[in-house]
Amino acid sequence: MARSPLHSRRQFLQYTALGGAFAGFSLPVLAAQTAPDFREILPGSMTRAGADFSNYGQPSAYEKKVIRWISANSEMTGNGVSWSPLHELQGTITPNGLHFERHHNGVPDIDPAQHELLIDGLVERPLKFTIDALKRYPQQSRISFIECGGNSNSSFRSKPIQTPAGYAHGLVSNAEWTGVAVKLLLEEAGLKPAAKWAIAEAADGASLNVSIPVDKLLDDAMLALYQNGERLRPENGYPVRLLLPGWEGIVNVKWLRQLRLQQTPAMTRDETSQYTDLMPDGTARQFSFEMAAKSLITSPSQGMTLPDNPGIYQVTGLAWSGRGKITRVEVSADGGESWVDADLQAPILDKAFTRFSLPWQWQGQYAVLQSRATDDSGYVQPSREQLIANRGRHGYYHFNAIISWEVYEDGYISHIYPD
Ligand SMILES: Nc1nc2c(c(=O)[nH]1)N[C@H]1C(S)=C(S)[C@@H](COP(=O)(O)O)O[C@H]1N2
Ligand SMILES: [Mo]
Repeated sequence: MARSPLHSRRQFLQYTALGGAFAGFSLPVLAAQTAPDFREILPGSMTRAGADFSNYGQPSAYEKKVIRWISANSEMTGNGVSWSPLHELQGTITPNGLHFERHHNGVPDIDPAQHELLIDGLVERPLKFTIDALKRYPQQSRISFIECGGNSNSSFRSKPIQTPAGYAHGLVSNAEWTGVAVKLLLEEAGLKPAAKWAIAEAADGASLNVSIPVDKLLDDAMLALYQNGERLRPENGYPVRLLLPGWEGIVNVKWLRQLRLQQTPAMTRDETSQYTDLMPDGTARQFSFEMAAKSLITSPSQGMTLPDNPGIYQVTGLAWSGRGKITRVEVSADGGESWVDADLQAPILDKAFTRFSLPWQWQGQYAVLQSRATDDSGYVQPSREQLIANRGRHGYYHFNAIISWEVYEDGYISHIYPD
């Protein structure tokens, strides 16, 4: 058997079946402790009645550090972001209280009974919908990520920042969204042939507005009313938001109040001076909607320390693509010299998080952990060097290059740029 420190699932099963006689060194158990002297002492929780029930559940008191990290703009109230603690989470669904946030002017307080959504402009019949009316249309559900175009932007800097994985790359979250297909409502309003763009406007203090190609609205756009089974959180657009699966955060307009059909885009602030990509030749890329394939090892990752040396660790993380499904995630423990295919956890969904994992036998040596995603368009996540060669260093949005964690001999993990 190869002496690679990363094991495919098959090798790993063989390894455990062989009782640990693998790669020339033996390990009787993975991480459990043997319990020769186990005695029947009842834990305290079994000796008394438990606590009262609650109307709305909260996480365990022991999970207080699993929180979003807020970086608000001190010069402008209500402007800022909060990062999802991806390094503390497992599976693929982001709990509603931990979904990342990006607000241009705070979280509005909107009474759903007062809120109305208008579809007008180049349509046969301008229509107005209350939230109750929207709830009477057929509801559809889909799991989809939303990623801010500015996610991971610190990786354009010349020095790697030492921040936990989610607090540098967690302006992305994944939820099951339920609502009404935008297509249905546009068909009801009757699109005029000249209608090529819709200007989506929000009911927040920023009156945020952006232009969206009609083709996307007719494809897989949704007016989301529910998030992971419950009504949207205020922070994520209550009572209704636009969901454009796979497209950059900014066009997923929260607190949506209007879709105005036009022939041309509106050239608003957030699609000209913001959310465009300054390229090395001085031109700016505009309407770069799709979020390209990306992956992130969430554990082990920056700030963690591997407790046992040597030891077996599960390298795990998330991969996603705004173009479709993830088809492959490779993991390297030697800074990209060699790669092993990780296991992809089912279900693997279109424009949604896919969880990958791979057992790694750390022998105490210096290591550089990386992951590289491929999607079903054939696109492969680039190295940071390749990304910067293409896009230069003046960009701010759409950083999707490989992210690297270096493991020191003492088990401590930090963020590096290997190239
Ligand atoms: N009305 C409104 N919609 C908005 C924003 C906003 O500030 N106001 N921020 C946008 C940006 S930049 C992003 S990344 C996503 C973030 O969605 P979330 O806060 O639900 O994660 O919402 C988008 N929609
Ligand atoms: Mo964003």
